Amino acid sequence: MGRIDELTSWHSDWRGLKVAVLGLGVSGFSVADTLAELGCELRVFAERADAEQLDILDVLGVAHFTGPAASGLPKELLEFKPELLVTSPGFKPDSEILVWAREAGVPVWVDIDLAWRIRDKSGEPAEWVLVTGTNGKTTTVQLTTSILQAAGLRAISCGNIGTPILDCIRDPSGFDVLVVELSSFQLHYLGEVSPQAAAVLNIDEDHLDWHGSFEAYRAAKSKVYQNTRLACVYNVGDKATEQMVIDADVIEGARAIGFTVGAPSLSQVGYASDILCDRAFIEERRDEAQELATLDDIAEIGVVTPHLLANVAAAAALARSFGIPADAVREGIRNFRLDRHRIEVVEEANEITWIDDSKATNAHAAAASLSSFDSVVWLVGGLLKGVDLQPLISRFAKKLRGVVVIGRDRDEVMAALHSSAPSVPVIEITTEDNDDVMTQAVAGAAAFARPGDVVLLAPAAASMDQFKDYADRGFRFTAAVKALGERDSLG
Ligand code: UMA
Repeated sequence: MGRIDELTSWHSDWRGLKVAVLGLGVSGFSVADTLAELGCELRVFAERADAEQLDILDVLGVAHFTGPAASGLPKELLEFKPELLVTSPGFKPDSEILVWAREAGVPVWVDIDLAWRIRDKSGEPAEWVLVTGTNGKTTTVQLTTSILQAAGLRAISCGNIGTPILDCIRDPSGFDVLVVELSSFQLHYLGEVSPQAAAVLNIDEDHLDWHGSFEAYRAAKSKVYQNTRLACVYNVGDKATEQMVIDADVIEGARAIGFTVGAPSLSQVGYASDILCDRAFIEERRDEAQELATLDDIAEIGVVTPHLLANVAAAAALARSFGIPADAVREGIRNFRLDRHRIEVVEEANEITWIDDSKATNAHAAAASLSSFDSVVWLVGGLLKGVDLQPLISRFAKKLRGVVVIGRDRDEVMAALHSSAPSVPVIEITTEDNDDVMTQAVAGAAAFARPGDVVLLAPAAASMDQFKDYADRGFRFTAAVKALGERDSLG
């Protein structure tokens, strides 16, 4: 057994272990900070880094290499001869350093692997719940946490959601449950962990440029079920997720639990008319169902869309695997509010509803959004990440009043519109001034919109070409809509 295999606890002897850390964003920094506390010998390599974080590394005595010194295969890395490499999830598997690590036989972890090994830091380790999927991860994670908290458990959301898991592991107060959102990037690198419950919410094309193929993306997502101990939660409406459970190597006794927006069969959580109910975790599940909440409870969260209902059912299934009472599910749902930029109504005027779903950064999320409304003026475009929008456009062409196209990859979007929705009017926003994109797009949308329409920002693309991130894109949309409203009422 090698030294790395013996490092299975916070209390193992990590001192002097030579570790190279790749990246110095949110996860890279938490990894470097944690390994420094454990006494490892570190070298950090990051093409970009905040001056503030570099200052902290200096205080911790951690050597770092940034800019050109971190690109390609740095000589400092080769000279260092690391025993372990911990990468940030954004690094592609075909980047030079990672190809080198594979060939040299150096183990590669992500922060989640490290977190699993040192989960006993504050005493009794927390149980883990893992959630992945193309869309709905963050909402489902937050809902699960809210329900577990309503049952009195110390639960926290972390992972791809934005709070690095190591911050939670190192929190001295400790937790009963970590509800971890995992991206396909993190899953690609992930080694062995063993959650109590795990879910793949849905699977559709995304991040193809990173993974290289849909098959590779799917394979990464399916790793979430490995070694699950109690409940493998899958989407009844998405056969691929069920197949992943069937193929998974789980701990004996783990059950497959379906969630559905339809009526639940045996071992499922779903909806019987207006009631969310459980036919999975009750003794009498063959003949009976337990009421968990009503549609009125769910309406407290926000606009009741089919994908919100799916997320609620998934979260209820994950939380019920902890044996928590039905009342806590209802309370957890009623306490919960959606994050900003997720089908958020920003204005209703002249019988036109303006909706910010800037979080719809891929075609699957945009489809969920478009299917929720009847007549739509659609703001679309950005960075497409190698995905073809044609199937999405063909599917929804009939409900489009008009389309406003933004973003760098406009040519592809225009071509897809031209071939799949030739009769839908389109405006292309061509300005080079990023500060003006949303103002022009909103003005274009206003020109199309008729009473009863929804103007929907659901770009089906990433935002970084013209905006800081999806939140910035959403805020700018909201600001432009409000400004337009004020101008109209003045005029
Ligand atoms: N870097 C390089 N070269 C590369 C890639 C990255 O040098 O080729 C370095 C740079 O120094 C950069 C740093 O790595 O500053 C950034 O690393 P990163 O891109 O892996 O991002 P982090 O800041 O560590 O944040 C990551 C997740 N980001 C990605 O997976 C791209 C965050 O998810 C997550 O919240 C955070 O860890 C905590 O776990 C964000 C995300 O966009 C929200 N996720 C994608 C998604 O949800 O679609 C996957």
